[in-house]
Amino acid sequence: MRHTTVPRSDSRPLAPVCLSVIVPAWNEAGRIQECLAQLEGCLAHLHPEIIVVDDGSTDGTPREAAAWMARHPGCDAQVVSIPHRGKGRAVYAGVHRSHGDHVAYIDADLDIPAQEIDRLLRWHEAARADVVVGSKRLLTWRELPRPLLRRAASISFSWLVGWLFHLPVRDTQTGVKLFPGPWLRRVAGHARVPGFLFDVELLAAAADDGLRIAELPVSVAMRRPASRIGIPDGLRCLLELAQVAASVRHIRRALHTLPSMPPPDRRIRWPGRRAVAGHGAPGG
Ligand SMILES: Nc1nc2c(ncn2[C@@H]2O[C@H](COP(=O)(O)OP(=O)(O)OP(=O)(O)O)[C@@H](O)[C@H]2O)c(=O)[nH]1
Ligand SMILES: [Mg+2]
Repeated sequence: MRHTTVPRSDSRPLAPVCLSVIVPAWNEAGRIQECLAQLEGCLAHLHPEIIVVDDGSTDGTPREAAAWMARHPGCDAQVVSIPHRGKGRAVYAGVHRSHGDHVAYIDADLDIPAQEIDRLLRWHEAARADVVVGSKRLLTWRELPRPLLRRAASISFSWLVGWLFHLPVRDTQTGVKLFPGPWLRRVAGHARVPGFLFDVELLAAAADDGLRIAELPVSVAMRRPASRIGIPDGLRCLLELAQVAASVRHIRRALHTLPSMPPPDRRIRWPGRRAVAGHGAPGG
């Protein structure tokens, strides 16, 4: 496991990339417009494709997202609604619709500022990593104020995941990550974990497939007044943990029966983002 100090800000110009950003959103009506504005503001130089996946919200989240998009016709953004099944299903639904050479996903609740995606891209280049994982594990108590129980649960969970899957990261659950788009689209077609443990499923599949994974400490804004994660979610995570091992074996078999593809391109480059429209997404 390698941990390197990463500068909080890096003002070098980042060459444009073909980037898709997926925002899973469940009952985020009060935050989704600000989230979209942040993404547009921080990533405008990259002209990202933004895909909000409404996970069966009942509070008007898709309406709020669509209203913002109507006011910003120059922004390549769409909202997709699916029945409520969990964060994993929502992210995978977005992946199926993405076209980017790089695909990032970020939580809609603004806990993680949108400019962290820019830092993930820079770190992807600097660390020559295929996958970059945002991490809260290096934050102090003051930087990440959390109830003792939640903190203890999170540390025990990380320990359990580390013991079971030997992943080269300490924090699998922070809601911002960057993957190679073509790899992620192939894997999403075979992924099985519907809830929060989809992150572990993806990282275990990536490690299993030989991708290089780097972890980057991210800043946290903590905008949600109180967590929505409760004991039932914790129990569901334990059940999903059992699903992950089976799913990784399934993904390995599926990837090996598909025609091979070139290794992911680690360079940040200017692809002429309109030219990639022909990549096609598996799920349409
Ligand atoms: N809790 C929850 N979030 C979902 C679900 N489906 C999609 N999401 C989205 O997944 C992201 C993460 O959810 P959060 O409830 O913030 O979970 P978290 O960030 O792990 O936990 P907190 O630290 O308490 O914010 C948000 O963008 C949600 O809108 C779901 O079924 N439950
Ligand atoms: Mg959150």
